[in-house]
Amino acid sequence: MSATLTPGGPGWAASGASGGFTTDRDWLPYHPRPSKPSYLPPPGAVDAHCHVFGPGAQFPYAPERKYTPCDASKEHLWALRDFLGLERNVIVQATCHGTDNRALVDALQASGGRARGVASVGRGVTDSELRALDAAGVRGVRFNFVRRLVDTTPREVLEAIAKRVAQLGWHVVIYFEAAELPQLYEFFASLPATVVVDHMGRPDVTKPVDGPEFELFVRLMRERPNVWSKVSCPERLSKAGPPRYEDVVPFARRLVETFPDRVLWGTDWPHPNLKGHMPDDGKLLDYVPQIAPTPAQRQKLMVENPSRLYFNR
Ligand code: 0GY
Repeated sequence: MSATLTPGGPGWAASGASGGFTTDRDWLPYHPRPSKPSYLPPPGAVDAHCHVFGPGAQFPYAPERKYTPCDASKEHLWALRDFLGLERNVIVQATCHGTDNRALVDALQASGGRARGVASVGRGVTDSELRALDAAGVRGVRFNFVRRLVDTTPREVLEAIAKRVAQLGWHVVIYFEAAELPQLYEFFASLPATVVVDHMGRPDVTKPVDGPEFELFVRLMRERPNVWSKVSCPERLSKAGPPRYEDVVPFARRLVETFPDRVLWGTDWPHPNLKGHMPDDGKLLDYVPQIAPTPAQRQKLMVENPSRLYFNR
């Protein structure tokens, strides 16, 4: 891969899955020419939710995956990071790799200390495997409750994993849809570690920001000071659409204003499973000042909070 890889330049465009895998027919490739954001993030800014996919020829996709993506390599991720004015990444294990964290570990080890990871592990993971993940820069484990993405894992398995990783100082990242929160609430509230929620628990943004559905999520964060939220993914939640995603702004802004020390932001590049439109990653950066209007809020969101959670060792 060329050292001068640049978003929009030669070698950037998504080219499908390699290694004998076939990208899903309706898969939208990541943006071919992201724009330069107008918003310049502060020094040390972190993209706290992004993925690497394969490449499939080197890191095969999991047999149990629910989708086959285009390849999205670590070199592409670093190029996007630099282009957007970000300095560091938190790479989240995507379901297309199942509990095989090799692509994630490879990226972390190649990052020169500029990336940390969130892994997926199964019930059979050994202590030495967990220690090796920790040494590579993994700081959390992901529990996914989105049915279109994963088969259900029994609660007792998740509880046992949560207890084990808490001893390493890791946190638990949870991904679920808002409609599921009532039945998952007690389980989430009982987790013995810091808990980070992906994409604000995927609220239905056609409902009021102070209505019962989002209020339950705010209650979880209020009652449980160990719960954090990513205020990411307006492109997944919005009905209004790009470039401003104005219908998602009140939800994210409420969390940033109410819990300024427990919010994280990320691009979600390369944006798995989007239907309709593929966001311009530069415009996703320009969304940040809408949800975090003051420099102090942005400093916490983009630098201080992710540094505390991911880059403290
Ligand atoms: C996301 C969202 C999605 C997919 C995954 O691991 C994954 O496959 O997280 C989704 O389809 O909503 O956070 O990237």
